[in-house]
Order: sequence, then C-alpha cells, then structure tokens
Amino acid sequence: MLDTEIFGSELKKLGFTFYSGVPCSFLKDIINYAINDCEYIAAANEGDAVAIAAGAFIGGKKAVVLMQNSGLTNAVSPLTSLNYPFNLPVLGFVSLRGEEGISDQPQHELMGQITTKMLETMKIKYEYLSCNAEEAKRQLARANDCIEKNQPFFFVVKKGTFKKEALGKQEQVSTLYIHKKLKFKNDQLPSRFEALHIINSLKDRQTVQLATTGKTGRELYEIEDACNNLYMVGSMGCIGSLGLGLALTRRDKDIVVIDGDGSLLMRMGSLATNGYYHPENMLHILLDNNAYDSTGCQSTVSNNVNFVDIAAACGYTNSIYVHNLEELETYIKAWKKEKKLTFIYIKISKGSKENLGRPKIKPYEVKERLKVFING
Ligand SMILES: Cc1ncc(C[n+]2csc(CCOP(=O)(O)OP(=O)(O)O)c2C)c(N)n1
Repeated sequence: MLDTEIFGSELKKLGFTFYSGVPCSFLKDIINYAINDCEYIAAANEGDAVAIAAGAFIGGKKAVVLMQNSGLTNAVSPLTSLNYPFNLPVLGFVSLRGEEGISDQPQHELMGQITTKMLETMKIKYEYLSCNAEEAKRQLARANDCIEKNQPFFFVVKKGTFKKEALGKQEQVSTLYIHKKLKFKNDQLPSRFEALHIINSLKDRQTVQLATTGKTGRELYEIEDACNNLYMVGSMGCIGSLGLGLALTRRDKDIVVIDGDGSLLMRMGSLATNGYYHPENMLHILLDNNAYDSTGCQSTVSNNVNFVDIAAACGYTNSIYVHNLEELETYIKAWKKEKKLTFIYIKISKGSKENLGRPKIKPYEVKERLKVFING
C-alpha cells in the first residue's frame, strides 16, 4: 500500500497542489489528502472537473483530477475536445471498479473491462499505479514528463492502493446571493453580435474573455481576435468550469465567461460549483436565444427556465436580468467596479452574422497566446 501522505507530498514536490474531482471509495484516501492539505474543488461531475483543471492549468497551476471509472464516461467530451485540441494536460487518477476477477457490483462490470481501452482510444497515456512507494515515485516522474509536454496522463488505481488518510474537518461555506434582479419590462432582443460587441468593448488589460463553443466564439473572433480571448471548440457546456478553474488560480485577472443557453443547460450543475466557490473575479454572461443556433436553430427548453433565480439560488452573489444593451453595459461596468461573482442574463434574437467564418488560429495557439497574456 502507498502511504497517502508521502505520495501526496511527492505530488506536491512536483507542483501538483490543485485538485478537482468526484469521489470514489477506492480513491477516498487521496481525495481526503487533497481536501486536508491542498486546494480541492468538488465538481458536480467528472467532465466539469476536467474543465476546472484545464482552467487552472491555463492559470499556471498543475492540476489533478480524481474520478471513479464510471465517471470517466462523463469526462469524455472535455478530454477529447478540450484537452486534446488545446494541448491541455491533466494528471488523472481513475479507479478500477469492476476489475476482472474481483467481485464487484454489476454496474461496474463493463466499465472495469473497458477503462484502459477507453484511455487508449482517447490517446491518453496511463499506468496502473504501483503500491510500491519507490516504483510509484518513478511513475510520477514519468507522468510529470508527460504533463510538462502538455499531454494528459492517467493513473489507473486498483482497490487498496492507498493507506488510510482520515478526512479532516471540512469547512462548509454558505453563499447567499446579495442582489437579484428579475425581468420587469420588455426585452430589446439584440443580436448575439451586438451583445458581444458591447462585452468586447468593455474589456481592459485585466480581462480574459472565454466564449462558449459554436457561433459565440466565432462571432467574438470576427469582432476582434485578441490575445486575451479563448474560443471554445467542442466540450459544450464546459466554459463556466474552465472559467472557474482560471478565476480561482488567477485572482489578478477578470474572467468573463460568455455562455449559451444550450451549453449551460447541458452542464447546469456547474452553476452550483461556481456559486459555492464564488470567485469574485468571474462574470458569467448568458446569451439566451432559446435555441441551438450553431447547429440549425433547433429550440432549447430555455424558455421554461428561470436562470436568474437558479444562479442566485446556487450562490452567485449578483444575478441580474438585463433587458437591453444599455443595461448590459451598465451591469458589466458595475461588476468591474465592485467585483463579486456575477451572473448576467440577456435574451437575444436568433440567427447570426452572415458568412460567419471560423477562427483561423488553432485552439492550441489560442491557449499558448492566452497563457503568455496571463503570465505577461
Ligand atoms: C457534447 C456536444 N454536443 C453537441 C455539440 C454540437 N453543438 C455545437 S454548438 C451547439 C449549440 C450550442 O447552443 P447554445 O449554447 O445555445 O449556443 P448558440 O448556438 O445558440 O449560440 C451544439 C448542439 C457539441 N459540440 N458538443
């Protein structure tokens, strides 16, 4: 068995001090270590954890994700369409429930057979974590080499690998919204392009703009291809989690997350995580056109959802319904003046700019450029 504290301190020596994940009983001791001794962000699902870790990496921290193998399935979208195209590394620990030859619950049987095959399919290097301390140290060095080359690396963890680590006292934060503003008049329904124009015109040298996948990123790129922009491709719904990881690691930057209704609906649990950790330097703007506009304008179910109430109930300090571009500008400026985790909701019209292009710059170039901006 590995002494969990010694193994954790080896991770620390290599610079891994930021963790995110969803628990598994096989990993409970290393999770307890992360909660007790490091920064641990409890994600709503394993895909969010991967995106949070990716944001932390952009912010300059080496990040670890912890998950049960059943949750590896939840993480496939960001691992394949965020980490891969953006060359974003992550050190993963995935448990091996359902290991062949060991009795386990029926829901783990198939996943136990395909966990390493899934990692291979996703082109992620992995090793079974050794129970021998010296060997595990050598494995960590190999994993770290991968991370330094911007490649993900996973450890597959069998039952009984880690020695008992007691869970220390866990702080329970209770975040309550302070300011909520609901709809009280007609909506102007500007276009997405007009809304993005306003948002972009208010950015300064502190600002990082993260645009959700699809036409939001593409339109922002057409407005201005700036070194402090990131245009998400794929990993739909992960933009808020990416923003959380970045905002928590870089308190000196103002992180503006620009989301779509379809995207947010896909991973709405992330609102609870954002509200709980409530970084003051994060502004989350939802452009709601009630449609998956990027894929042919099919309706979403957003007309039935009160996002302002939900964000407030999740612990966003401010949650504001804005009816028009003027109010959008006013409330972005207000956040700039007095930073608090803020959610701004605006209804926009359907449709997009004609002949809309796609970013000519590659995702990994966008990420490298953003890292230079952040660390400059
Ligand atoms: C996991 C996943 N499912 C589906 C898609 C395809 N897809 C790309 S953009 C998009 C629509 C996004 O809708 P929304 O966030 O409301 O933004 P809009 O297109 O309306 O600007 C969809 C479904 C995807 N990229 N990833």
